[in-house]
Amino acid sequence: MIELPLLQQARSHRDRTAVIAKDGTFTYEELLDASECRAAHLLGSRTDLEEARVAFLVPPSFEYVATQWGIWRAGGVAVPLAVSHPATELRYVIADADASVIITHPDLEETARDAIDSPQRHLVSTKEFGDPAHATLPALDKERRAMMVYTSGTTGKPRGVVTTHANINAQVTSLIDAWEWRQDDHILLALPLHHVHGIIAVLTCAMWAGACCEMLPDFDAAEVWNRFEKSRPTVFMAVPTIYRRLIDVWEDATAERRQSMSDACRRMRLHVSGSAALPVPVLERWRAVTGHTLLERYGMTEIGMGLTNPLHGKRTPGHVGTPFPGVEVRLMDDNGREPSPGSPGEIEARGPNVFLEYWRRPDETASAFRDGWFATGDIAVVEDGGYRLLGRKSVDIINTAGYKVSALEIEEALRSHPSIDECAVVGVADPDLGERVCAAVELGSNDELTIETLREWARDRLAPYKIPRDLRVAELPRNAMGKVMKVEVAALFHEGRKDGRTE
Ligand code: MCA
Ligand code: AMP
Repeated sequence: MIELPLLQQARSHRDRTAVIAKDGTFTYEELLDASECRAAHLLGSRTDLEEARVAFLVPPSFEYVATQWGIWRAGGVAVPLAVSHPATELRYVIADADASVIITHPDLEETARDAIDSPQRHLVSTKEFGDPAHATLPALDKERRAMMVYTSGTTGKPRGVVTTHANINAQVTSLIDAWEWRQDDHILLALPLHHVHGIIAVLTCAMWAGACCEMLPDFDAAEVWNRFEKSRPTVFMAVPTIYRRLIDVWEDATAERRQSMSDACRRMRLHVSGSAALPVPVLERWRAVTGHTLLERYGMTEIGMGLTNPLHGKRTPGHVGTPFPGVEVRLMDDNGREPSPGSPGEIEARGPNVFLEYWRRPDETASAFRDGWFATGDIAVVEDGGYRLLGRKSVDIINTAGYKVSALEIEEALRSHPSIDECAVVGVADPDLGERVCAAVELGSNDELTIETLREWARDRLAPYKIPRDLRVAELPRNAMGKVMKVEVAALFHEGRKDGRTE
């Protein structure tokens, strides 16, 4: 039987602790058994799910990993759903992925039920996985589809980024190699598990290495510090907003506690930042607090991780380093030529790490590639032998707390508000979030809208991080052709904040 390399790896670490989470502490042996049980339940009388999409709504926990591996072992495509999303967002993903089965944690069953758009889709609670079950599991070719992660593009609605087992293997082994993951590593996960940062860079790397992944159900800055002190992790990975909030908690602590928090960090071997630009002052403050120079890297759902500062050697603030092992990266200008040295260009990537396709979007897949290179939409320059990011090609992509969101998707949702005639959504620089989502709206005559009522209305319609934090009711600035000018829209928000928080 051909077995996935990830499982072969787990078999060589049977007695080691794989996961520490709210639902307990579990070894690799228990993970192998539990995932076989879930695979057997999913298969029933079938021998192979043959790439059927299985969506799962499970908080970070042992159950999450057992379910993910169970789907893989049964021959399915794992579609992680975001536990923070309202049913409307989940319904879109479930329908777009055309999931035949939706697995839910019992606490989220009501939301999952609301998110199912068709009686063709079968809801399963993880409670039903209680009884042991065994099955002959299918042999899996590594070129088969393994996972679909939904991420926003320039075209509006999120798209399913499909990766094969071979893609995942390449993404993981490249990180293991670059950052020298080893079995005695212990990583604290404080990220969501519906994006590649948490799924691949943290969880799957740890599982491949035979390391321990300790999971928090969600991010809580005080709890992260507690775990740094008590659980003695060796590695931590997060987005800049998380590092900023950890610094805030450290600043508020007593001198004695600060010492203990800093000592806990000094015992660790690696702190990584990614998903959004790491401001140099945050890097410097974190270094002063913990002794660690954050290792900044660059990644994207479609490629896994692309560029990294070195594990050993000089990490340059404001830079994202050089390609990961096995990943090819180049810059291209608008004319399809490599820019002259020191000039900006769009980052393109090629290699076994690059995704297979956007699910059921052949045209979008084709137009995302140039001569076999994936065009990322991120602009960079090469300086001193390393890459420095300059921004994105599209103003309609906003990066808020490491979440990439589409302004167009949010505008589409806001236009369904009964008082909103027209709107424009922009990202505005924010000290906590990197960028915050802001909406300028034109209202119908006699209509009124406040940020509070808008946020309340949006709660059931948009993921929490897509909901505007700031609102301006104004005539939208347009050019002579009548097109809304986003730069001018963003300027509306620079005149002081209306959400009560201080800069
Ligand atoms: C809490 N709040 C605060 C603070 N703490 N406000 C200001 N300062 C603070 N220190 C308040 C907020 O105002 C808000 O209130 C409420 O608490 C919730 O905060 P919010 O920021 O909305 O969210 P959060 O739940 O605290 O989460 C922040 C987070 C999260 C943990 C940074 O955004 C996160 O997990 N981001 C990472 C996303 C990620 O993994 N991305 C990877 C995709 P109110 O609700 O009243 O406003 S990119 C990727 O995968 C590629 C491959 C890559 O490169 O990695
Ligand atoms: P996603 O499509 O959700 O995977 O988000 C990937 C995007 O996050 C990239 O296209 C970049 O715009 C952004 N990103 C990732 N890492 C960094 C970084 N170190 N600095 C700036 N932006 C980053």
